[in-house]
Amino acid sequence: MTIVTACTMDCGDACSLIVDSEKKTVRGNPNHPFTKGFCCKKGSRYFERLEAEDRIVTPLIREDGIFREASWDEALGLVAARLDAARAVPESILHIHGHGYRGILAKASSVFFNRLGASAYSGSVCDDTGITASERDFGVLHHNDPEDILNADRVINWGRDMTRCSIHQLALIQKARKKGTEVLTVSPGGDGTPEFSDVNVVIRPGTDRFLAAAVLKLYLEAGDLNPWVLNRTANWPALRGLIDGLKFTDLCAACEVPASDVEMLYDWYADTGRVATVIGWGLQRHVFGGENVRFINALAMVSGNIGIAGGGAYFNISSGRNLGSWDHLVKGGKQSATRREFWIGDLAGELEKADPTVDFIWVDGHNVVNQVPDCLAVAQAFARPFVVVVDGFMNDTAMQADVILPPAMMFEREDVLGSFVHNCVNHCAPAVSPPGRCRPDFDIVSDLGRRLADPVVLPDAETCVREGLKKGDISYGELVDMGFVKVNHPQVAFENMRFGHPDGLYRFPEDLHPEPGRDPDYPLQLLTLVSGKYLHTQIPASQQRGVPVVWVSKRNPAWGALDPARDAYLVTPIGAMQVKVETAEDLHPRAVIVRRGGWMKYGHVANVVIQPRKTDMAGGIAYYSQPCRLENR
Ligand SMILES: Nc1nc2c(c(=O)[nH]1)N[C@H]1C(S)=C(S)[C@@H](COP(=O)(O)OP(=O)(O)OC[C@H]3O[C@@H](n4cnc5c(=O)[nH]c(N)nc54)[C@H](O)[C@@H]3O)O[C@H]1N2
Ligand SMILES: Nc1nc2c(c(=O)[nH]1)N[C@H]1C(S)=C(S)[C@@H](COP(=O)(O)OP(=O)(O)OC[C@H]3O[C@@H](n4cnc5c(=O)[nH]c(N)nc54)[C@H](O)[C@@H]3O)O[C@H]1N2
Ligand SMILES: [Mo]
Repeated sequence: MTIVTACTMDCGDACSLIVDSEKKTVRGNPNHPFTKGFCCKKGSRYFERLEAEDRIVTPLIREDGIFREASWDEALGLVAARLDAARAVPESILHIHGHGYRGILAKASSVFFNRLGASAYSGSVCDDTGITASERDFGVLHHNDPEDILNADRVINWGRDMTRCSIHQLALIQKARKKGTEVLTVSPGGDGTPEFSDVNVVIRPGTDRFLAAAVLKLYLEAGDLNPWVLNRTANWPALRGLIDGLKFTDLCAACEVPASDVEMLYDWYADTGRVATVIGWGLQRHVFGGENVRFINALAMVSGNIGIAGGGAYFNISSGRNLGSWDHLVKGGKQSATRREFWIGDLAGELEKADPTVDFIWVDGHNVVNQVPDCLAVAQAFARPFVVVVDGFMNDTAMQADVILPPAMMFEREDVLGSFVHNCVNHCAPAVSPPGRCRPDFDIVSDLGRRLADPVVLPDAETCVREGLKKGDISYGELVDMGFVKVNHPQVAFENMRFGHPDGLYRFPEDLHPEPGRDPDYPLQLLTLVSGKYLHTQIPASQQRGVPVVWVSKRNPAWGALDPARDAYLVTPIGAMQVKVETAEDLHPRAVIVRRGGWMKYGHVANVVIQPRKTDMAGGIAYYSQPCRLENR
């Protein structure tokens, strides 16, 4: 039997999928306007993950350091007893929920722990720096419909590696190119972008704001400014004054881009025709990541490409824009307005300082012990509290648990979710039964809530889904029948230059911060980029054998200095990990690339050597500003 369902993994493509529940095959839904009948290998091979030999299919309780199987009754009874005790000091409970599974029902644990007044985390492992930057500029988060890129004459892609992160955006770009659209990518190189770009400009990682400012300088020098556009902005004189006071050669030097490439980029923006600007997630994972995004948006704006078809600046939309909440339907506990928060980028440091101490941690949908900086210290910080992990695999986070609860995963349970790239809401219908004792996360939380001495009672799942659909005025029946509903939003964002700020005007950045100088002891920069084959750490053990590979340019000073006959190490101020060094063409000479997602227990995770470092906005993590060196040991 074939069933229309959807992918709930943390990816903007958010595919609608057709699953054959007997043959266990998965393909893209041909009727879905963004999926268009194809999907990536992570989706098409998901049954390998569901049926993996090492999947956890029964609750586990740690006893004398060893996990033993347990019934739900025993496991949830134990968790409820520990929660009842911890509720005397609600802040002693910490809830960590990632985006490992997305949807209306996926919110259950967040709703539940909010009702308990538990501590939560602040900041973001992913995209909040760029979101905040975009909101400061435009007033709201919005961009043109993804299909509108087909109307662009030129696309300027600031560091989005679509060959890895989004095969559907890649397909759109390739279609646009076939009909003559040209693509220029700015990135530190060594990535998949040459596959879909006519021109690649190599930049020093973390410094896009200087390149955008240098192009703005050329606009000023040419006097090539559109008064209608500038009239729709609140603070042009401030940006103009800032750029006037800067030297073109200093800006080129700061981003290490030759003046000739800056002039070419100016031509790409300034020539007649419509230019779409794409902003990747990588360039906001730097200490001035927010400012990088703001200067790129400013350039898109000054060049007159905002508010028009074929133009626009694409960072994100909100995946929740069409979905509402259902937390007001819960009975018991108290909805908390303020909660104690720990910055996610320095979880170990924050837990160590915590007063009152954290005694109970619940993690679901997040391999947090692997994915945040200084993760070895995080593993150690998880040793003392009582830790509950809801996950199907014995990853670095589950290894630290006292109780592991096995969830039903994608294709095994219902949910409804939006995308941070397109405007469809998809229905993820259950296509197969969960194995062993696995249960949907929603049911786990619901069951736990009822077991508490002072219960917290969730409504049934369908009530929550129907409530969540009210905001977008989506019919549940239509959604279930079709598998998706496209919600109407303007094809072109900010038409007539009306922005989301109360005065309707655009805001330019008013500061340009210098990039921190290079540390002579750690002169290289570590970029932990997405892997094309896997979603983050959802990688089978068989793919993590041997020593992890890092890539450098042949022009990297470390390449010539390393003795290939000896072991190589990636070293930062907090540690070292053994690596195998290979070369990548056209990579910036000071960058070191490692593909992220490997596990600590296999010696494959670079987060053991990455230091906690904040971006300039929204408490994002500046993973890519990590100084490092390579040496033989
Ligand atoms: N296959 C696969 N797809 C995924 C994911 C996955 O794990 N696997 N994860 C999903 C998620 S949650 C996310 S957030 C996205 C991430 O998607 P991407 O943004 O593509 O990925 P990143 O690894 O964050 O950033 C990589 C790109 O940024 C460039 N870059 C790095 N620093 C800079 C800089 O300072 N300036 C410029 N101009 N470019 C820079 C790199 O060269 C690289 O091309 O992918 C989503 N899709
Ligand atoms: N060094 C470095 N680290 C990074 C980044 C970086 O650039 N550099 N980027 C970051 C980014 S962009 C992101 S988005 C984060 C991602 O960080 P995570 O969200 O931790 O990523 P995953 O490894 O996909 O972990 C998701 C977990 O959810 C589990 N899961 C899947 N389905 C379900 C389900 O239905 N229920 C439950 N309960 N669990 C489920 C999976 O088994 C998996 O263990 O990592 C960040 N980490
Ligand atoms: Mo992400």
